[in-house]
Amino acid sequence: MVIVHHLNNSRSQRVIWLLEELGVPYEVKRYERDAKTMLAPAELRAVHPLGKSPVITDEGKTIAETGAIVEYLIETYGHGRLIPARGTPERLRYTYWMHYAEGSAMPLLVMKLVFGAIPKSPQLPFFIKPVARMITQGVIKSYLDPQIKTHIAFWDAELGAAPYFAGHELTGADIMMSFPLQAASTRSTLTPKLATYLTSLESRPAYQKALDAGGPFELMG
Ligand SMILES: N[C@@H](CCC(=O)N[C@@H](CS)C(=O)NCC(=O)O)C(=O)O
Repeated sequence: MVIVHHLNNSRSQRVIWLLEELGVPYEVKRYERDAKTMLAPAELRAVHPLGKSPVITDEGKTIAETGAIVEYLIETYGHGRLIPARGTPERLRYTYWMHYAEGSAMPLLVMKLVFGAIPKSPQLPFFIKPVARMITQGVIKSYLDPQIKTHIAFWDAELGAAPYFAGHELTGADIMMSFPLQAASTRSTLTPKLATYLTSLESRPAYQKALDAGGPFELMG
């Protein structure tokens, strides 16, 4: 039985969604973020040394990293579903977006979240806060916002030719890309096309069932 080690309001929501799309039985073990630091509880480190979510365990295996988990689940339980055929242009796009989501898109979006939070930190002496704000806002305005805007325009252009990131059908690549889109919608502005695409993903019955299983899902902006 697949066990999903699920942290509230996190990337692991995608894994539950994928399992629902595949119709694979699973169990959710929930972990709650620390209310102040928003970090995962230490008990998650007993499952995997980095203590991040998602992690799954299945048949004696422990697998971390969303992309690795998505690939594993699709290869093991997909029987050809949610992955384009080998050797096709769609398969290459699938591989690209599968890696791009956590490799290129998420670091920028996480950096914006972290830089935005630094000046609000209660640990920071009050007289340092204006300086911290000036520096972090400088990085956000001069580097992160323009980068994120470029990436959003890229997503918009790439979705032009087909309704999904790897072609005409939903694949694991869309499940991976859903999280950067959700994070971008709270930290920037999606184009109307991307917003419609995201709504269509979130309206899928499997996505809705995953919300019931994983609990409320609200990302920090
Ligand atoms: N690239 C990793 C990122 C894992 C990650 O940072 N997960 C976040 C949840 S969205 C986490 O566990 N945060 C809590 C913490 O860092 O303690 C993946 O996709 O699995």
